[in-house]
Amino acid sequence: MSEQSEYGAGQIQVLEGLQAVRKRPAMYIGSTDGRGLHHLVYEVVDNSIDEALAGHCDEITVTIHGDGSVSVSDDGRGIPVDTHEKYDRPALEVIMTVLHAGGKFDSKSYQVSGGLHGVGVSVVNALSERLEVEVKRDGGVYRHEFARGEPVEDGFERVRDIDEGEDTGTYIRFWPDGEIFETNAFEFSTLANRLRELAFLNSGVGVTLADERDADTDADDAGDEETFRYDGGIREFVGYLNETRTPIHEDVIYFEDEDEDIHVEVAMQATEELQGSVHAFANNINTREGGTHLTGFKTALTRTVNDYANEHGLVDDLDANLKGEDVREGLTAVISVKHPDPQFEGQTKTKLGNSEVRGIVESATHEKLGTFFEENPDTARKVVHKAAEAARARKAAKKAEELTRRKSALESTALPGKLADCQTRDPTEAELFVVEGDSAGGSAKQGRNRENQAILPLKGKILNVEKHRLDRILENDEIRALITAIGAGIGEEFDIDDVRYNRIILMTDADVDGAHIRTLLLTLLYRHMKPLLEAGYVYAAQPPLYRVRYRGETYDAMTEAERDRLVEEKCDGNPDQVQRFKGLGEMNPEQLWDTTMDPENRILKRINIDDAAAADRMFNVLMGDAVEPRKQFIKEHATEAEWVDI
Ligand code: 0RA
Repeated sequence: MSEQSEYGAGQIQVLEGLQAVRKRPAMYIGSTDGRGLHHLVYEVVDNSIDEALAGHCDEITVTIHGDGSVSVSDDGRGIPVDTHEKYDRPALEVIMTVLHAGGKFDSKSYQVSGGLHGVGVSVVNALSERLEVEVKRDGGVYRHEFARGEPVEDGFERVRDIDEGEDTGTYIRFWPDGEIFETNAFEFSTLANRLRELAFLNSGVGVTLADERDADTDADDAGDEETFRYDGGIREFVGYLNETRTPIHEDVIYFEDEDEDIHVEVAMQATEELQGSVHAFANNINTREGGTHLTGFKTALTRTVNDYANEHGLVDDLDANLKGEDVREGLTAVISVKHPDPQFEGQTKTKLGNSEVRGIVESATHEKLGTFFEENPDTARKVVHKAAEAARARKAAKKAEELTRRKSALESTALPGKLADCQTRDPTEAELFVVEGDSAGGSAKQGRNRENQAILPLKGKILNVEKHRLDRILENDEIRALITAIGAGIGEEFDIDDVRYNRIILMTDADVDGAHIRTLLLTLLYRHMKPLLEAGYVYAAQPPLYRVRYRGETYDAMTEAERDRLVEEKCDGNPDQVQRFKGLGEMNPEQLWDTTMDPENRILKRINIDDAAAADRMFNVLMGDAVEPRKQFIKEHATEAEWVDI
């Protein structure tokens, strides 16, 4: 090993690489907010998952420590520690400091690369004020320590011999850099959702999440520990997604295939619901924008169900084939492909582009599902029956000229009468406040900045879209007004380029009814205008609950605790009058502007749908029929799912 102080050309390159990451962190991990923070964990875990996919690891443990650090350990082969020829440094150090070095060491066939993460563990190192690695391999335990990406002096050492029977493996613990990240608050539920998903997608790998933070820190889930391990893989994933739905056949349909080193797995189960949910993954990345695997699956599914239906004379009363949307109504499916060289495309790099995948998934699905139907005629009939029912409903609706009504209602350029539109026509400037109730709507109209703020008051609760087909939904005046105001259509016709406002702000009371209305609206947006949420255009306004006055100054508080703090710190414990706002409707226009609408003062909460499968399940639980799961969900998630909190 060369002297630490001698910087050769390779070493200078390394330092420049790390500097580039620290200078533009968002280029490597997307952002420096909570999302980016959690990406650090996923990045490290992805390496352990790669090790598992190569067949060398089956236990991964992620620990949130009390000091703001997170560690990830696995029982894989361990990162190589011998000297790397080109760099003349320990391989461990090269992997931790050279961008994209990880993959070059090993021709592992499925590397989680491209997509959202896959930037390499060196990026995590560069963005951590401190990082420790412990590797057990080659008969020894090796330790290496880094600060902001650079090895600390004499940081690399062989600590001891491996004990007899002791496993090989890698342990990485990192302290995210406070100079880079806006927050260091790791959320148990966010990590749990992703780790659960990884465990479903990689059957047999046990993934444990432990939270060592004290119960008296303000973290919601302090002290928790959960282990995810699913020997049934995505079969169990579908079962989990359907826990709150009523399946129409007992067993989850499952098949897998491999061709040209591309591994394809599909699991599916039809339910009585109206909402279908098909989730497609490529190399463990949730490909929300779809891609060739999803297209191949949809094409083959429609064809196979139609073939079976026609051969067995099950749809003779229908004068045309079942459509894809008929077949997918109420269907829950997970498609997972693992590809040695995935190409990710699309706006958020979550669309699988490899053209060969389409045919491979299509023929695998056609062949295996066809065989399954022949061998399980009861299930096949139920699936066909459900699709035929959807087709009949679709046709009936069409016959009743629902579709023409819907077209004219949505295509007419006339804006809804109760919309107080803003003056600007520039969507990037324009904001739409969707306001609960006419009285708050009235105050908002008077208090707003009419240059760029539009107000749409909604009367009471909108229809629960989870329980109705699109045609019924479109009969609802409140919903039609919202769709027309936004201006981009709905469902498959939705076009984000037509959106009239880039900020859609849901302004509801800070009480149970308000939360319910917000959830109803979000369900509508999630089910029928999802690109709005994906683009980050949807926000929840955060009206204050209390206003404290003292010597001519006013202070607003969102919570009781904050109110008490303001009373102590700003008013010497003796305020002139504390006011509690019962609802938005109680604020006068000026107060509403000051506290909730003025960009200088207001607090907006952007609504992220990070994990489509989790969101899907959540809306189904919250808005569906099953009562017990809903109670359970609300009990478990009341604190973290603030924007749901009903
Ligand atoms: C490079 C080469 C090999 C393994 C790894 C990296 C590796 C990296 C990480 C990161 C977290 N856990 C990990 N486990 C393994 C292959 C080593 C060999 O050929 O033995």
